[in-house]
Amino acid sequence: MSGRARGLVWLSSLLVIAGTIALIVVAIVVDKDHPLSTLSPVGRQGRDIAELINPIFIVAGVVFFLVQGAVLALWWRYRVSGSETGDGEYGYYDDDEFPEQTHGNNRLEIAWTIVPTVLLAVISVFTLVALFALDDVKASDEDITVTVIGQQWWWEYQYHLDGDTDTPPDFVTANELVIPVGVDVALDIKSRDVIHSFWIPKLNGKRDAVPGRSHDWVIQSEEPGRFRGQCTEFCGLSHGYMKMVAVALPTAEFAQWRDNQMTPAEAPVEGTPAGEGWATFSQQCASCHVVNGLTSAANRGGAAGSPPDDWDIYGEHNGGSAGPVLTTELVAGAAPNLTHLMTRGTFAGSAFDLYLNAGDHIPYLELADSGTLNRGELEAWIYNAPERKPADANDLRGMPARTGLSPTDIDNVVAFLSTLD
Ligand code: HEC
Ligand SMILES: [Cu+2]
Repeated sequence: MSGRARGLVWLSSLLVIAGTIALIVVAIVVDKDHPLSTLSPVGRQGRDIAELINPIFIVAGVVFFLVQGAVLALWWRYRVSGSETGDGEYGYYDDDEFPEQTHGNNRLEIAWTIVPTVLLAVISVFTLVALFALDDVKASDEDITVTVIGQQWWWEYQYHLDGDTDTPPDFVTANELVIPVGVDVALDIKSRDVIHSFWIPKLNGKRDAVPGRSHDWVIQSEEPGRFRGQCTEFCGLSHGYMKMVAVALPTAEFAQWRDNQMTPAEAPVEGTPAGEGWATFSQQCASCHVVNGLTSAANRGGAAGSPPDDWDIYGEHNGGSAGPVLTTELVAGAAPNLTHLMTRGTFAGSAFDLYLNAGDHIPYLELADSGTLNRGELEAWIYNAPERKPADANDLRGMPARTGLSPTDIDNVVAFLSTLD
């Protein structure tokens, strides 16, 4: 056997062994309880996907072991045994001593053409059925539609309770997408900068957020719970920290949450730490962050009473878009709306927990009252966000550092933020 042939045999056997080990490792590591596992879906769409993947995975596994088993068997059957050593150039055979070769076995060739064709045809039928099922949105035009806007490196959710995305949203929140249990919620996925991808593995597959485009999607959860997600399209330095959470609440709790989200914030009492914090906030933070009822366009360098800025409700800069301009004060375009920050379990693209003991132990609606604030992380974020979560090198993206703030300033700002429940 020539050195090249021997090399190939070794290479293929190595590949087989490595592949088998990899498969075993995957099988061991696959953890259905992992928050990002697709193997334990909770929503209708997630289940449609799992019901497609599981049988395909089994078929693919059978094919894998049949093919690799055949490779191993052939390797063993036609190996050079010790007694066959010759004095050829490569130690074993000369070329003219090469074992008998088989060519043009029609039956075999037809078989290994037809079998995969049939397999793939069957798989594609099931795939198409699943794709149509995923697009079969039960949400009607009047149902809640959430405009989801991806940006470096967090998610904005604009709630349209009447389903009409051409009018300004009823309220705006960030990173934690709250939905009622058992209801198909329509999503209208967009981006303000680069391509992101919205993915809550337990509820549905991925949908890209592409600048200048709008992608329909729908999610639904059959059980109450908090489900983690992750941006799955590389979108810059902090892509790995661009996470999100979907929270499914029973209908009555959802209504309670919704009503609270629509309530504007109240100005803290002057002279208290929160009052001092608000003063600092309005100078240092309100140029980017909206707090309904407190901040105004004036904070963002616009004229009082004018729209927050020239972002339209599609999340695009008006220069290139025909969308109606927001006339409410809900969206700054540049940063998360903080009106009800304390009702969220996580912050900054869900990269950090807002509460130390949150987990799933405290009911979602009681986080703001009963949770122990993750003060260290929140203070560190306010003081120097790019250190906690790398931002764009030119400081044009992400939250800027505010290292000029004294520890007292920060305490006060946190006291103010703590009133935003
Ligand atoms: C230049 C604009 C800008 C300024 C000024 C700014 N921020 Fe931010 N802030 C952001 C952006 C952008 C994010 C989202 C960053 C991310 O998640 O990566 C953010 C996120 C946050 C969050 C997390 C919100 C959430 O829902 O996850 C908090 C809290 C916050 N900022 C507080 C402050 C405070 C307090 C100040 C003033 C001391 C401030 N910010 C000043 C842009 C700004
Ligand atoms: Cu992203």
